[in-house]
Amino acid sequence: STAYPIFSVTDVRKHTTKEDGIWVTYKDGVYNITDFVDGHPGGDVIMMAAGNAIDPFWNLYAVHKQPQILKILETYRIGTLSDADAEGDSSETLDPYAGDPKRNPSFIINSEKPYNGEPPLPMLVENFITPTDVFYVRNHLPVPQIDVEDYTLEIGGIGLRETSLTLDDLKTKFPKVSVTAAIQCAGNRRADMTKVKPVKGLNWNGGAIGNAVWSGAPLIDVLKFCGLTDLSKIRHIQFEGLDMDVTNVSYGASIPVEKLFNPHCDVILAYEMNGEPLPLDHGFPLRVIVPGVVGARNVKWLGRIILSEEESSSHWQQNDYKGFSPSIDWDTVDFKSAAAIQELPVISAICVPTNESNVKLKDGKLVVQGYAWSGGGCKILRVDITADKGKMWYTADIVNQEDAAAGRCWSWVLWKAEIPIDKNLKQTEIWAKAVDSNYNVQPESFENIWNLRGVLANAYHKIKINIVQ
Ligand code: MTE
Ligand code: MO
Repeated sequence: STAYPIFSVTDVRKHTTKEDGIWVTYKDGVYNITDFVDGHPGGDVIMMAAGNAIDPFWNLYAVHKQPQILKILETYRIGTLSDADAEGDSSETLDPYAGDPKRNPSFIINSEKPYNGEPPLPMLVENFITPTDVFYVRNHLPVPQIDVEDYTLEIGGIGLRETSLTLDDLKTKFPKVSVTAAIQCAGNRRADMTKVKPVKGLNWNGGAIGNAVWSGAPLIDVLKFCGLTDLSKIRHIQFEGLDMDVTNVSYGASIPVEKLFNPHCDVILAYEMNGEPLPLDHGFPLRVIVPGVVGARNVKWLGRIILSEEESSSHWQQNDYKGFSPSIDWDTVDFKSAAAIQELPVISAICVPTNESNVKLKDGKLVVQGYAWSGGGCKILRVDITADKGKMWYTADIVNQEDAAAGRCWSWVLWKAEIPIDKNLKQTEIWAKAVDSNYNVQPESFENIWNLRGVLANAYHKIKINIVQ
């Protein structure tokens, strides 16, 4: 690298626009990435590093640390950072993920840093209440290290007295209620949608859903404690997490205020999951649980609640987690034109057997097991299974279902079917579809619901199996 001209940090800082050239540093290398920025797969965020070191960003989005990407970067090299400036860089030792907890070693890892992992499908349907260490983890950022002694929840916004509550306040000043609710990521089953055409997103297989018992304080009680009387001007409830990116922007989302008007919506500030304090990965010490609403709005590591006329201004509310027509691509997409996903559509998945597996019949029958769920508290009425592409549909037995009215069914159902299979078949497809209490049913294929972010992937679940004697 001695062949390169030497630059100082001050030189690099001057190059932050296309006109002056966009320069960045990585370790002791100086790079002119002007021609690369428009093609950056991650979009505009790359401009946050303009004139600066990309090391902290790459530590945060560790997917970059791969030989292919380093190779691409090397093609933009123009210089070497002066010794004095390079020495000051301690980024090598600063792994923002060093404090992340241990995870279930049997998880399928979709991304290591930030951690995103899901259980294999057969493990998922072993229990109606998903054990905490089998519950998928979807983190956008490093897990924040929060000391309960210092922790407060800040609450404010329209019509409220600015209030700070400790965890102890939340446990002692309000009733403790429990809600059993499934939480599902907007990208669950994205891996199937990707087979139609690639999308941008983590390749969730079908395990980005879990059903747990959440306990904590009713949100409405907490807001009344902070002086809430008049809801007429409030339209959205915003939540901010304590997990932050390198520019100190925290994860955030919001829900419409109607979720609060209706006490049957069961929105709680949860400090327990399955009877234990919330684990680090699931939001310790506090998260909001909004039953029936997409995972992304169930903000973990909750630091602040704001009542507002506006939705959360966060990236995840405004420019992500929205659905589009299959004909919209990254060149034509206008995120302002679409509504933020809230309640999710009806979905199901076959978890046993797994796709492409070898199965033995039992008295000429195949045992099929899975889950079904619908957003907004809709009840699952029926799950239909076919082994011959819809000539004959069998109704699965619902093995577990909560005893709740349609509109307040927050849990998933687990189902099981034993379907006759022609013994001469060596291979077949099994399809599943669920029907909810609005008589909404899953779409048949992914072709016509494909969208560039790969969200709302709720088409029939279709698997292929090999029948062995
Ligand atoms: N809250 C914060 N603060 N940070 C996050 O990255 N991820 C969201 C949501 N809440 C997230 C968050 C998304 S997209 C999902 S799907 C759920 O948390 C995942 O919850 P889990 O990890 O407990 O399964
Ligand atoms: Mo998610």
